[in-house]
Amino acid sequence: MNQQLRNNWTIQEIESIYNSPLLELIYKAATLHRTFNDTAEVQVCTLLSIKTGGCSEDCAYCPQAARYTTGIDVQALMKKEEVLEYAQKAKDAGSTRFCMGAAWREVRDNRDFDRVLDMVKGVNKMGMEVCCTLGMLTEDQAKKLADAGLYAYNHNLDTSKEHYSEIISTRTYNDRLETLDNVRKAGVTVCCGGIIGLGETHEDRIKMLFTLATMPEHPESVPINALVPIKGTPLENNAKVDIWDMVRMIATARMLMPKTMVRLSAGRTDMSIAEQALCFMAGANSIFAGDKLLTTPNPSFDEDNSMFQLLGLKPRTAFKEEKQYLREAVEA
Ligand code: SAM
Ligand code: DTB
Ligand code: SF4
Repeated sequence: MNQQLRNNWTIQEIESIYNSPLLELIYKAATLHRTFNDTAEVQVCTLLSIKTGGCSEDCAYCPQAARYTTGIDVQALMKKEEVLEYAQKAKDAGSTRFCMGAAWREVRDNRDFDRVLDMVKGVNKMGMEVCCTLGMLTEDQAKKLADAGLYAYNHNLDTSKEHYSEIISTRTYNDRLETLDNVRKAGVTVCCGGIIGLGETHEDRIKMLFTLATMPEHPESVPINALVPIKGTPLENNAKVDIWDMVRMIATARMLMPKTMVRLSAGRTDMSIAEQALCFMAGANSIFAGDKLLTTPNPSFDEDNSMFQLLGLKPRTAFKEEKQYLREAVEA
């Protein structure tokens, strides 16, 4: 690859990309996507909530925060065997990445964590990329997850530093950045993105993208979620995210981080196939599949399969980067 990835973007440059005429932006992002990636390939990840609800944090969007009455069934940490059964089903349905989510503020060094480490080992043995999203991590915990075979860790910045305290008061932006640092130090790939529709300004979105695109290494995956408004949370009445905002956000992320997997994440049940196709055109190359995200609905495997057929997309194989790296090493 002789095209350079840039980590020295300025806010002004990002502003000018984000604010460029929409069709021009989509065209440029699609062109860049084509030079860095196989545009027919879309990574298919499946999510499973391994510990649901009862969370002590106050994230204003989240159905799992204990302090909001959202009608969620609180569930203790699942058994390993049950989780592996779900992972097998996801694999059989064509997923190559399995992401386990827990409604924890942070990981604690206890038997629950040991159980999660066993789950990671089990899913890794099945030949899938394993991802977790468990809240804040210390460097030591990140290393333990890496040793168990963790491939990626999801930890979102959600919004800009400036807007963060409007959304969450029980932790800081720096707490988030520290965990991301610990994940990097452990050699685990980083999955980090955000949500649009939280009441943020365009400037906040640009600032969040700036933080992601100026990290010493771009996150390997950047999920862009549209807020799923949840009854009982402070954001229950927020307006539906405009599809054009989603497309603009995805295209800008693609322009800034051309090699990253940009994930069209929460919010797909409200989008038509034509709208999703625009997102793929603008550079999205990853989705969550399976009829549930963590607690909210998502299109079924069957619906997505027929969308892939229609649009001529194919699922990306697992561990593709490693295979490429090994091939290059052999050829060198
Ligand atoms: N507790 C861990 C944490 O906060 O990092 C992991 C699970 S948490 C549910 C994972 C991510 O889901 C959040 O960072 C947020 O970006 C996303 N999320 C949660 N509720 C959402 C909603 N209603 N709409 C869109 N995205 C949401
Ligand atoms: C991410 O960025 N989106 C996913 C995953 N990472 C963990 C979660 C979306 C959750 C949507 C609300 C729910 O289903 O509870
Ligand atoms: Fe939800 Fe995670 Fe916030 Fe807990 S820490 S309320 S699970 S987003």
